[in-house]
Amino acid sequence: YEPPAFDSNCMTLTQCVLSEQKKVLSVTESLTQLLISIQTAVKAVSSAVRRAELTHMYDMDGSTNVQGEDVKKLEVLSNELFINTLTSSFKVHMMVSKKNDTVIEIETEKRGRYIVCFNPLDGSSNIDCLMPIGSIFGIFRKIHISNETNALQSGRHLVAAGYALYGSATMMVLALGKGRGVNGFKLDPSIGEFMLTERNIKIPSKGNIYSINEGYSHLWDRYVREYMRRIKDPRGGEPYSARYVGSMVADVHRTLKYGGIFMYPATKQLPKGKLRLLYEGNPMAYIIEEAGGMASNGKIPLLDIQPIELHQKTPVFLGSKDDVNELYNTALPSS
Ligand code: AHM
Repeated sequence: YEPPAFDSNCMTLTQCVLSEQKKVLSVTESLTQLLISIQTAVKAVSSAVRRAELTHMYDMDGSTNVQGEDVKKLEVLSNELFINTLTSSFKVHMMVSKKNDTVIEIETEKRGRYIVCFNPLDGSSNIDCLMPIGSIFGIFRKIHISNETNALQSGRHLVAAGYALYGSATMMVLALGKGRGVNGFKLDPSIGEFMLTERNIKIPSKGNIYSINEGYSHLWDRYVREYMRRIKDPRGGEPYSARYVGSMVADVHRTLKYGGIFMYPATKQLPKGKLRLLYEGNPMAYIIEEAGGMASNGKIPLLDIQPIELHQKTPVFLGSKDDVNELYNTALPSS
């Protein structure tokens, strides 16, 4: 095996953000520094994820989180890494984390102008079996209204969003402002840098994969059942394939790359679905729209929802334009 020659003309995530800063007014020096801090937090979480078994981090820590789920040590550590790294950037005004009940205020002398909403470790049920997990984040500018209201901005106001996937490799996917597209960066562990490996990612306009937890089909709305029936019916052409990891980051990343549709609909038990708008639905919707796809709650684009509470849930349907439109068309007659 002849290893490929080292590419000395490659671009790191940091260089990419710096070059955007030169080109786009909305990418300020502060935003660049904040993104570099998020990158550091992701590297630290990635390292913790890869070493977890050796350091006994798979255990529960004995507490429950805001949603009443068991919290694993790795989740606690990831949350601390995000909070501490972002606080020391001096660029953050306030944070919202999936793992914290209330907003995370920053002491006055360390405050900056950005609001960061994040899920530091998504896919907790996959940690123990070494399936892919991830981190998700969205960044807003402070809007001069005190406290919580700052974080309750609709997704249209995001200035950047991204996710990290801790899979067979660690990858960061970043959307840096409206119309600036989506880029993917793989972590090269030998130099500890995220390298630009996928430039201007576009989601196929139609796919042939659906991603949903089908175990809940008896609890779905009628239009979701009808849509699922249609895409699996061989009389309509080649039926869609099923793929479901159960980690939003992994399922959305595959949808972004291969096309198709990812769904977490409302169920009878969870009338607003399970996924959270601020740090799950919105950042993913921002990325998918930037890549040419669609993201909706079944009625309106996720990015148009005006949040009213921090940990608000929303049904999520996202993916290729034609696929999400077909779901809309199935929903229309009954709505
Ligand atoms: P988590 O808080 O346990 O990480 O839950 C979030 C995850 C998402 O990543 C994923 O899309 C969803 O929960 C899967 O839920 P389910 O197991 O109900 O299919």
